[in-house]
Order: sequence, then structure tokens, then C-alpha cells
Amino acid sequence: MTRDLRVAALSGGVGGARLLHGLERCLPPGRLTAIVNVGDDLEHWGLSICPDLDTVMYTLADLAPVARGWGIEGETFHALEAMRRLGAPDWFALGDRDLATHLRRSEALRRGEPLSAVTAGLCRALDVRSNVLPATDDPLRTHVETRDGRTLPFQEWLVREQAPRVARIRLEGPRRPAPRVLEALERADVVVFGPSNPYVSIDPILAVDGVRDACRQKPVVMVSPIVGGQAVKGPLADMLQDLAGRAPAPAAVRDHYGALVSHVVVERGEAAGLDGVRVLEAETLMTTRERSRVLAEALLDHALGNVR
Ligand code: FO1
Repeated sequence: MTRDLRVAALSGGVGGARLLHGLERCLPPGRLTAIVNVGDDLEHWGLSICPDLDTVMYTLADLAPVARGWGIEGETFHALEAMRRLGAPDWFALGDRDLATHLRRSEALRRGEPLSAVTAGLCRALDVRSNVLPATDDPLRTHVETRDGRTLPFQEWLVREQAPRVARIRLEGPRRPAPRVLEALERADVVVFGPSNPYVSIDPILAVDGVRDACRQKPVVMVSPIVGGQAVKGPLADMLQDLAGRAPAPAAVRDHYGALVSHVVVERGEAAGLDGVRVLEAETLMTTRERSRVLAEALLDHALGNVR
């Protein structure tokens, strides 16, 4: 069933993108705006890579591989192999078709086009019907200070070094909102925080000027990125321990956001410690597109106070 609503959803990579895919199927065309983390972005092989924007774009275009979640289904890696042979760094696996996106984006950015305009063009070309916005056009970047005393740009920390234990997350760079970001939040009936990492996916969006204040005016529904005491994907379980001294649980993530979150969606039986918010227990693992849609529908009903 489609609902006559406007939804703004803050998203990192795979988990957030899958929820966006479900939300898109519950709303009339154009009513969903994804506001996407750019803290993960990097320069690699002289190209501008935006992993979370691309994951969202490919997922909404039905191009993302269902199991891995990032990159393009059926991808080949001939360019990576050739680059390796030429002595280029090979720790970040850029696929052949994915490269076309980075080439187009990098060329447009070099011409002076802002990232938001480049992203809109790429989404148009791939027939994405929702609005996909980078949180900012500025080079706002996440750096990770590790417990063993290193400071690493996000992807070097996550992919090259395999996520060593964390002492602190640092955001660096200017943080002006991209065009239409604040407007999308102001016009939204519901704001959604995807099941993304709060420290390195959602926080870099909330750190953009005006975003946190705009969210405060709305019902905010968070989908827990923790299921069964584990992060659905990525290093969040260790980060909750390292940065908050908390065991991985939905309540630890909600406490990180504090009063900003009014509604929470958790896996069935995992509502412990979630006081002072409206909680929906549901099946939250989005292993198929249909599961994403069912979850999105339940989430919207929950946010609107509809009894199910
Ligand atoms: N993740 C990996 O674990 N290894 C990779 O080599 C890798 C390459 C990559 C290329 C393009 C892209 O859009 C994403 C890629 N990712 C890779 C995923 C990415 O590092 C993270 O999952 C996200 O940045 C976190 O949201």
C-alpha cells in the first residue's frame, strides 16, 4: 500500500540502502529523500569515490548484489588486476562497471559541479526515482583514532586495516548542508534513521549544520543496527564497547541518539531497556527486497501511530 507521506531518511551504506528500497515501495514517486553520509568518501587512483552514495544509488536502481550489498551485481575486476600489476594500491576493490561511476563523477567534480548535482545526474541516468542527496557538498571526512595510536581515514581504517579497536572518531572538514537537505527534513512527515552505524554513518550526517535541529522537530524512527547482540554488518559491536562502554544492544544505540529518537524498531524480543520511546518489534533482517518492503511498511505505520 502506498502512503501519502513525505519521508526523509538518513542513511549509511548497505543497511540504510536496503531500508530505502523498502520505503520507496511504500510511497508515491518522489516522496522519499535519502540524506546520505559522505564521511566514508575517499580519493583513490585519482578518482572521487562515494561508497555510501553509490550503495544507495545502486540499491535503488536494483543493481546492487543482494548478498554483499555494495558494488554492482555480477561485477568483474579486470581493471583492479591491471592496476595491481602496475603497482597501484589494490586494497580497495573497485569493480569495472563501478569505475564508470567514479570516472563520470570525478570528471564532473573537476569541472566544478557540486556533488549533489553530480549525484542527481547519476541517479537520473540509472532511473532512480527517489531523491538521493549527499548530506553536504563539502569534503567532510571521518577519521578514526585507533587504540594503538594511529589516525586513519575511514576506508583505510575499515577496509585496509580491518577495523582495529577505536579510541575516538573525528570528523574533519566544512559541513554546510547540500541544497535541499534541510528543506527535505522540514517537509518530511517522518524522519528515519536507517539501521546504519551511529558513529560513522549517522553522526556525520547529524553533524552537518542544521540537520540535528531539523530532526528535533519531527518524529524520528530508528531501526536498530544491532540484532541478536551483534551488528548486522560492520564493526559496530566493538565500537559500542570502545566508545560507550556498552554491550551491543538496541538500547545502547538509542541512548547514543538520546531524545532525538522518538520511535524505535527492533528485532522481536529485543526491546529490553528501551524506555521513553515507542517501540515496535518486527523482523528487521532485510535479506530480500520483500522483507525490506514489509519492514518499511510496519515502520511507517508505527511512526504514524497506526495500530497493527
Ligand atoms: N568494502 C570492503 O570491505 N572491501 C572493499 O574492497 C570495498 C570496496 C568498495 C568499493 C566501492 C564501494 O562503493 C564500496 C566498497 N566497499 C568495500 C564497501 C565500503 O567500504 C563500506 O562498506 C562502506 O563505506 C560502509 O558504509
